[in-house]
Amino acid sequence: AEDGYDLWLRYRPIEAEWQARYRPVAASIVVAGDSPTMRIASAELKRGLDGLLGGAVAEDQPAGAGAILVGTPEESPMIDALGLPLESMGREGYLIRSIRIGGKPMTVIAANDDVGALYGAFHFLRLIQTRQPIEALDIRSTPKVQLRLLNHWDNLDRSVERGYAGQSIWDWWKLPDFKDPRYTDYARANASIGINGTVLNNVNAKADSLTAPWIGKAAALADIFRPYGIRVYLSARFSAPIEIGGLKTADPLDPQVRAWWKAKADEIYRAIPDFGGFLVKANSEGQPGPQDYKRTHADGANMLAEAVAPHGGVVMWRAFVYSHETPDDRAKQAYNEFKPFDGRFADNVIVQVKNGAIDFQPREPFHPLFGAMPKTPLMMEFQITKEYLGFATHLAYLGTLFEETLAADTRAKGEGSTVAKVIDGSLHGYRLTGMAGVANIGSDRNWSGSHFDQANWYAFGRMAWNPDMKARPIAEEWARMTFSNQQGFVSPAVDMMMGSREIVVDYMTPLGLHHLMASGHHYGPGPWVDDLERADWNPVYYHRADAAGIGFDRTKAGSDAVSQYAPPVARMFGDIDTVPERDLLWFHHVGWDRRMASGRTLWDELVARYGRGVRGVESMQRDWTRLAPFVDAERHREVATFLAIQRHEAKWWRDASIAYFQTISKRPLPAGEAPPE
Ligand code: GCW
Repeated sequence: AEDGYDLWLRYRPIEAEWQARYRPVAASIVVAGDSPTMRIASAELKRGLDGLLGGAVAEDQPAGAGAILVGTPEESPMIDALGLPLESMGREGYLIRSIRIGGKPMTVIAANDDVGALYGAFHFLRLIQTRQPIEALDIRSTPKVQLRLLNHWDNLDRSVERGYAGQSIWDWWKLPDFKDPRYTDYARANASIGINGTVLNNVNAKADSLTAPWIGKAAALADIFRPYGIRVYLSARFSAPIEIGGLKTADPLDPQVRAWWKAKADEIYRAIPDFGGFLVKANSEGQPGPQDYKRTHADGANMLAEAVAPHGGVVMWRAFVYSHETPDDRAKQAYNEFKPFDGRFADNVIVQVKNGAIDFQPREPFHPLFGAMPKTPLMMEFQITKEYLGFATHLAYLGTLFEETLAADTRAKGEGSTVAKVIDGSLHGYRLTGMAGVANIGSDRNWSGSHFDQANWYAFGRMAWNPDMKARPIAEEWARMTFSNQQGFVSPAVDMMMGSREIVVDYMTPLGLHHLMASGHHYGPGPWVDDLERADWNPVYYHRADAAGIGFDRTKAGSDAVSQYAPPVARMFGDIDTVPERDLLWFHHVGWDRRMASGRTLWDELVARYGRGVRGVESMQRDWTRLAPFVDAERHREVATFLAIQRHEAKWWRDASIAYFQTISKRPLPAGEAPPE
């Protein structure tokens, strides 16, 4: 069935002309070495080429014309003899080259380490999956970011916080003995896009996940993932020494607490020798942390860092912190709590920062911490799961969101100081680099809750490998691999993906509005909500609509959050005449009658954007209908049904938002805009 289980690794037979073209160039597979990783590389090439080229590809022949040589110079004398320039390519980089040996054309996929060769094998298959020429290859690829991680917000009862794709794929009760084949497919999919680590459990962590039985379960998964180059990490609950260690305190400066964490780390490393380390959410949304003991984030992170350092582990300490005790402006809190500690974190600590300062909204300006911590490695946290962008049914390709953040210029060291350069470490010379994506994976047959949500997992992996990659070519690769290479499909489908996230912004939170969703589950509109126990959870706190206008004044006259950015950025955002319209109401409280670039008043523009969002969904529906001839009926129907849900809910957002804001603006609907139905 075309249920999406195969993701982008479909390997269905390709067009006969292409098979005829590729077959002589991909006639046999010659893999050097017998490690588990090399066996996987070999099996993947075999599976891929057999499937795509529609016939058995020879293996282990003495290399002849059309051979694909795969391996390291160490294991393969033939590859060694080629003298390839692999020096600066690390463990994970690879070369793919068309070569001649004894006059015979061949392809070599070479790396310093087996895992690099595995990545190269997936790249080679991708070329065929996307119908690229393979006769004259000269490819060189090394990851620009070291830690390329999924964060699972998976609970020990298999529920997934903000997960919309079914239960957790970790079948904890059957682990460690039963190893669901799905774990292997998970590892394949991740390796195919270069993801090299996974945090198994929710950052809202239970201490139980660090007890012996759970360590055993994590170890079983680590054993499966290891040959795919994927390390296992765990979220750690800061108060675990009390809850499972029987101590009276979790104070990070208490010697007993430090000893407990050291012993715990030792225990984990006995079971998982290549355990990656801990991810920690502390003093955020009620989670325990060092501030409970009047200690700092640095004290807490450094204590855990000391415990894993002897084993080569890292601590990823999250900067997503806010509490209502600082009612001034939630957007400022992370910077205020972390900036003073720049340079005070241990060498194996990396601070994990969400892309924006509030919370994974459809659009946020880049987080002011990027560029502000030259002496502390920062890693990116993107949310792949669509908590705020319509869960699984709304079609929103997030490649454009990721690209927009990564391309943003922090101006920290002059023009061109992009967030991508912060993340790849080049701007500040970080010793550790990383990018995390909050996974959208669950036990649904299609993994991600919808077919198009698979693209967000895919795009995350590709951009973690290379944060300079652009959203469009990634969407194109994915669409070709997942659906069809026919021109009639590819460009309209990619155009649809590229516009999709902006459409969601339009019907949910146009012009810089944010945090207007219904409370708790975060599904659907709730801009009127004003009665939650915490001020900073109420949508009214964020839009601040009143008789005069709408928007959050973060200029000097307001919360002054703008001053957390480098001066040129602060000036740009802080000036109502230079702030991009897309961020206008994030930074300014703006009069309803202010003229916008379109010539319309702000009120009319707001209404127009909501309307444009609904029309955008309608146009995606029309596009998708036209693409029916290129897509199997099963997947086509599901996407079409989801688009119908999306249209319905886009109108819900538009109508509810406009109706509510109109009670405050007291202005009529502009002519030509459809009234609420
Ligand atoms: O986006 C918010 C979510 C919480 C989440 C939190 C976080 C894991 O609504 O569910 O908790 O962010 O990132 O810690």
